[in-house]
Amino acid sequence: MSTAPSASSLSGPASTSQTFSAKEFFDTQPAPASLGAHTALVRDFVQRQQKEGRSVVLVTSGGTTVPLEQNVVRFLDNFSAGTRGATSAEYFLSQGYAVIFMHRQHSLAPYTRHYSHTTNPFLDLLAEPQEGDDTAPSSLNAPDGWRLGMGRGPHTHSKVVPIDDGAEAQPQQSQARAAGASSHPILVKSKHTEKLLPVLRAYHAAQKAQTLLRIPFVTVTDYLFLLRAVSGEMQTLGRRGMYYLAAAVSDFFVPEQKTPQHKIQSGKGSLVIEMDQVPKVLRPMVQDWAPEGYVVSFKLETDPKLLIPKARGALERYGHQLVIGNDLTRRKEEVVFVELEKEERWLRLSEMREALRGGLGGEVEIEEAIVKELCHRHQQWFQQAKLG
Ligand code: 9Z3
Repeated sequence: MSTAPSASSLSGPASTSQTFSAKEFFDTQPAPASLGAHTALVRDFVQRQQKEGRSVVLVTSGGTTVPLEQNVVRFLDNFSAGTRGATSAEYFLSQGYAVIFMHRQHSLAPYTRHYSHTTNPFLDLLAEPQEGDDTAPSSLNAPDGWRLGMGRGPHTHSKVVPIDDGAEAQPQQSQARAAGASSHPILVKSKHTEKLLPVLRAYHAAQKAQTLLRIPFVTVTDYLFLLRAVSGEMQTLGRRGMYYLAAAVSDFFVPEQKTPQHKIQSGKGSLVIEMDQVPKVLRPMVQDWAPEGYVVSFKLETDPKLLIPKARGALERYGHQLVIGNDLTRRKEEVVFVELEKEERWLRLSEMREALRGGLGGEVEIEEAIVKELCHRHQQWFQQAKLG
């Protein structure tokens, strides 16, 4: 790793910015330390899914950071919480796809997103421990499965949920196991069980079937190296591979060679940041990394007038299958599917509510419509190729 003597791109007015080709970028920027380990996990995952005849979708999700120091104290980030990616991943799994979920570390993830620490804190689901709860009560052996803890009934608390790794969510069994174990069962407040159980079941079903692989990234550089490596591993899937690029990827970055090693010091007036352009990797992705895959990119705009022309421009430039356009403030209500030589198709939640089943959390979400439509288009495209 080279060290920059000063914050040249972060302080001075002189322009030294450069446009990197994808090759120059990968030749000059540092690969993440975990790249080899993550690539090996993806390789095993893809092989297993292929043996089992499943289609695989790579879902990228969340925002990428741009560090301003090598010993990073400050970085630039963006708004994305990973809602689109995490939600879509759940729907892909429910459609029978295996999912490689490549996500910003600590952003929302499939299943656990329903219990995010800010909107629905996990500890709030659980009953307050009662006095004596640190000794397992004999009532745990009771066959009805409900008289737990301090003898409270089903009206107050619901079932016990201490579950071994990899085991299915079977509350009665868990309880029996817990009775013999030293740890005391934890109680879920009954008002939460109705919503929790479908999420927990789906989560464990995906774990048991080993159809969900989570791979984290932080910086835009990590993201690009991973995207190339994961796509490379997915090549063996041919047309069974789908690429759903929902991560909010920074367009600009500070190359490692221009990033100061230590914390930028204040006291010298304002900080001017000059950033270089991140190479557009959709072209190598379509041509070299995933030449047979079904590639779907997202286009985000804040000016609605730009959405469709920019989506069409991307399709013409990169030659992939589909762009999904979304406006920042309307992204949860409507999106537009844009394909070359086809009319665009708007999906609007207001017009589709009745046709949608709703997700694990009980809400109707636009990702259900997006994923259903995509699976349909992907399967059609796959069949067409088989026919010739
Ligand atoms: C998207 O447009 C996603 O739908 C959102 C999802 C980031 C808006 P949230 O995580 O948001 O649910 O809060 N992703 C792609 C954004 C992007 O970086 N697109 C590039 C561009 O617009 C092209 S690949 O130029």
